[in-house]
Amino acid sequence: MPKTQYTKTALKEAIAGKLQRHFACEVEDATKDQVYEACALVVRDALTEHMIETQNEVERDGERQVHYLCMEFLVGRSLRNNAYNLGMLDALTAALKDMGFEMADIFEEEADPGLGNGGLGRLAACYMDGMATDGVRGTGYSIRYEHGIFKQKIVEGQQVELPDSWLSTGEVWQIPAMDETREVKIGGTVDTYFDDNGKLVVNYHDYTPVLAVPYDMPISGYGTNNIARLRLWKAQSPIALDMKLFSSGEYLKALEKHALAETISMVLYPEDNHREGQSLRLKQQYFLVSATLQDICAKHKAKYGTLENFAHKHVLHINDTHPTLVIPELMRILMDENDMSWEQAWNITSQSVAYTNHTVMPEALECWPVSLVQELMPRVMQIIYEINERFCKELWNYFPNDFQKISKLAIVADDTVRMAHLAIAGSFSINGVSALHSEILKERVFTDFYKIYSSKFCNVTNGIAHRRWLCEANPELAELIESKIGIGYRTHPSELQVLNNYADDKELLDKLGEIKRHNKQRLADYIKAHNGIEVNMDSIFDVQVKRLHEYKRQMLNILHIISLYHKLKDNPDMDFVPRTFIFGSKAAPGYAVAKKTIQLINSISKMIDNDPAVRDKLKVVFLEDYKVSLAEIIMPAAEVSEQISIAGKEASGTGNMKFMMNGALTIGTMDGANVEICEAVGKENIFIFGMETPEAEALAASGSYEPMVIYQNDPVIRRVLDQMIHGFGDGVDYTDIANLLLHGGNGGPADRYMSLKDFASYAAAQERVSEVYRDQDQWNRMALINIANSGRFAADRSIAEYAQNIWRVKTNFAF
Ligand code: NBX
Repeated sequence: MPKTQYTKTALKEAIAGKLQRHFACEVEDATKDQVYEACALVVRDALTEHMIETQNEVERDGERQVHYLCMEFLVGRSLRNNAYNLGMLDALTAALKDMGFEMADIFEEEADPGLGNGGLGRLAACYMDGMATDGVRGTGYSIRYEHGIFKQKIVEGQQVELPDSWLSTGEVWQIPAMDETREVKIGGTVDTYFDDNGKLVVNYHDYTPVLAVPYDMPISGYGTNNIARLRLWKAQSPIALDMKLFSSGEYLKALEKHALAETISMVLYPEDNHREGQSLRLKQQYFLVSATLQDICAKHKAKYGTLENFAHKHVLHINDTHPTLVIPELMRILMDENDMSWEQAWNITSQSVAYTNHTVMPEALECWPVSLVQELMPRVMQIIYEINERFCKELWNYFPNDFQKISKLAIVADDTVRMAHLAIAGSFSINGVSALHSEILKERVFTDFYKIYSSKFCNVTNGIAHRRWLCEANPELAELIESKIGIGYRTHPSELQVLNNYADDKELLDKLGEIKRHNKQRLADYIKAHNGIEVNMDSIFDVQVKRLHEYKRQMLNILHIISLYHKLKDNPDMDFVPRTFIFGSKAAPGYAVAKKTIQLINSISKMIDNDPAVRDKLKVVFLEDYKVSLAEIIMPAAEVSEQISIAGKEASGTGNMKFMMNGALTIGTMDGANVEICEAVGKENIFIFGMETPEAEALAASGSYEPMVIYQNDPVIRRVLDQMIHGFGDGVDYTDIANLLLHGGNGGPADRYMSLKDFASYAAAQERVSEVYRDQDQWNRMALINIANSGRFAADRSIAEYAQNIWRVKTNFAF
């Protein structure tokens, strides 16, 4: 447990002190942003102290450390989270109240750092929390993007992207460590030759040096002083401008070089589940990998004088293939800078790296042109070639004479480097992120690799930071839970199961309903303020928030909404359980269909809101700029959680876990972690519909799926699509979307993700949702069972599994 107890009086004094020293102002004159900053500085003092203690301990005991490399960490706001973890939230709230401020207003001053796209980045952040809490020696590494994911504005129904600046209020959580600045070398030429003793000499010259300056974010754990450090690298040009160019009058060239180096950490690529072919992205990946490895190796050598025991002391965990260059880069460091043989370097490297796959979408599997890798990191490309050659020789033993298979599995082929193949060849562990996904990896995506390396493959189902998503985001619910089962679940989330004993406790169920209503009200207020839409508090809050992607099938939801609209238009007085459909989603700026889908949601929203015959029963709300801090308002208020991807495509999903933990009921396909959610709550406490993976895959593979036949035979669907062709009264033409569903396009088949096929079953499941909702006792009972069985989806559990089964490091977590 943390040693320090924080009192209101001590905190008031500390905050006043910070205000004086940093802003030369008294409490009475301080603005909210000054107070935020002062609070953050007070909390930061405690964190940095703990960070130093943790670092000293790591240094002292020399136990194996985990280095978690990820291009994204979607950390969310820090102040409330840290105050909660340090056990000072109540005292801080009281201190601020005394000073005339509302805690919630002060939290709002903090920018929400968008250093990630979606699930993958948020998962990395949840895992930092888990590592800190479980006592795992963990460091996260990423890039300190000047601009995170774009800010989304909806203008006339359409997404407009604006740059996001988070640093102004986010900087306070980052502690620069200038003395640990590293130099990353990009481009240039390599000459290799053998010297008189037959030793390989590598002469790397004419490269562009880029400085990597580390900024450390201390990530607190709950009920512990252990800190997980998140090290973010900022790219900086070597201090002096290139004086040679400068003095010879080539001023602009010098400046240009300077600016180019700094571009590396300028912006996060906003593509989610999509391959990014830009050279800047590859530079970013190498920048992260090279700076991180230099950092780890330098410290390791300072302690042990050798890298021979590297694999005993470190795990390099790569979150998807984006940091796969750790493999050739570590080889380079071990061989070129530490004189190791290929065999020794390969043993160390392949014993150190563990890889998590997050997607089976073929368009997301990373491939880089050899020419680009060659140009940007010539020595690394040489090493990749050599890895490939040796790997293909190994493959020959397994598949003798099968040239076709070997070229299919090769790391380098068709002038491209296949990052997943490199990651599999060079790591000791490969895992998927839900039971279903891990099976799909073994049986379909990496089938042949699995035949060769079956023991490397495993599963770790994702988990979420339950303290952030339940205790902090939904304090009323947490209080109710704690009044029944105590606070043990904060560190032992499986204790939530005790709530199953209360499934028939009418008083508790009513209380649960009341709390949901309060949270709905808060969201309703937000919607009124931001969208100008008045929502019916008695309607079902039905939510789909996640990145906009065709496989996630926001379209299925939309088609169903249009069908409900028709139903109500035909029969306005029908007995209809009112619904509010809430969407939140960013589309990659270059993803035209996704952007058009956002526009479609907004057209429908407007049409319905302008129609007095239906608008009290049906509502569609699109919430602009979905992000972590908005999710913290949405999750507690949701009643229905839409997890409706086509089966076999969503690796896990983590929103599904946040919703269930807050008592929303899932309507979903048997995809990703939905399968395990279903198992945890029982079929009777979830609304499952649609094709399962084998059926969906078989139908897609057969090529016999004809959505046009469904259109012709199903009058409901026909009317929905016809309306899409006729439009929604605002002059926007959606024929292109209807065509995509009925005829295909962009090189893809009609209705690629089979929304029409699953429509009838989805609509029937939605009917069941409405039926159950009529019985509030039954609904609340199901909600309680969902909460009670959500403990296994806590990040603490996932981290403990990584620690035990993959990283082989100790953890404090008790299963
Ligand atoms: O990772 C997501 C999956 O789609 C989810 O099913 C899963 O729950 C989550 C965590 O495991 N993948 C994801 O978010 N990918 C990306 O964000 C991504 C970002 C950049 C990129 C490729 C993928 N180049």
